[in-house]
Amino acid sequence: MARARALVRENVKLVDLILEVVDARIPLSSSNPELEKIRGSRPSLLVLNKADLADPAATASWQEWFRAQGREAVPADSLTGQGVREIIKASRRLVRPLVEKLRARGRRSRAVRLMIVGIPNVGKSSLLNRLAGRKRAATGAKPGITRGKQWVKVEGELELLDLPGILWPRVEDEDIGRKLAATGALPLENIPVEEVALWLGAFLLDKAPAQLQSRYDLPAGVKEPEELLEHIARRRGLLLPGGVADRDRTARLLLQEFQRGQLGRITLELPPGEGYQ
Ligand SMILES: Nc1nc2c(ncn2[C@@H]2O[C@H](COP(=O)(O)OP(=O)(O)OP(=O)(O)O)[C@@H](O)[C@H]2O)c(=O)[nH]1
Ligand SMILES: [Mg+2]
Repeated sequence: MARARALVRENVKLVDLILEVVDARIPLSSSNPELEKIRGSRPSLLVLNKADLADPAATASWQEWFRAQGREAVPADSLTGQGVREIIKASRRLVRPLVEKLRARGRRSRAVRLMIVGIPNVGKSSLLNRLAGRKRAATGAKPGITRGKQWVKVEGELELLDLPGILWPRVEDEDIGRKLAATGALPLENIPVEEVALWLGAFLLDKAPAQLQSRYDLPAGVKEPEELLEHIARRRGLLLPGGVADRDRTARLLLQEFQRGQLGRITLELPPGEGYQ
């Protein structure tokens, strides 16, 4: 973690704009507040990635909320490339003051440099590949020969650091930790799977009962997460000898199906003051 922090600090100094990737289903819980300090006065663009898995209305609320905080946020799906054009457009807009300043000083135009940062598994590499397109292979093909940083042309004057900065997730807060685990930002080996699945189950029973009903044929009377897991176990035949529900496998199945978007597009936190946090 100390190394990751040092590396991000060092690389931030080289760039004009930061692309901060967060998970659109948990925009605050997947951010890292230390980045504010590290980036100083450098502008940053927030990328609400995996927007294809989030509730579109909630994503629109988040965009508005961030705008009110003076931050621009763009939804994206880095797998299909949806939103990538908007990221490029917003980036060019955010660096325009710098470009104009350089021009006014009579400098020859230089590249404007960007880097991607974010906690593990939010889609940094996927976005990098989307932004760099096929050009990436050309510059990245000489490891060990060029000792300096690798920069990839994106468009116009924009260049992107060919290595995303990894930020550390905020696991010390229990509520944040659960949301990070539910969305797959933390590896399943390191989390109490059943506890997280019960939390997610309770959330879904409360906020997305229709999705549960259609995915698992859930009868209307089920209100408790324990009952939900029991029902899923029977429905899917996840039973131990003697017909007892295999709670561990069922918990994993629920988390996996949620993470793949098989339950629908569900956001786990809304902007402060707008419902569930
Ligand atoms: N549905 C969906 N999946 C995505 C999106 N972006 C990335 N993924 C998936 O999320 C997982 C992580 O993506 P990566 O691009 O490897 O994420 P990363 O931030 O580089 O992860 P680390 O290198 O581990 O820090 C992969 O399974 C991707 O296919 C997205 O916009 N939508
Ligand atoms: Mg990566």
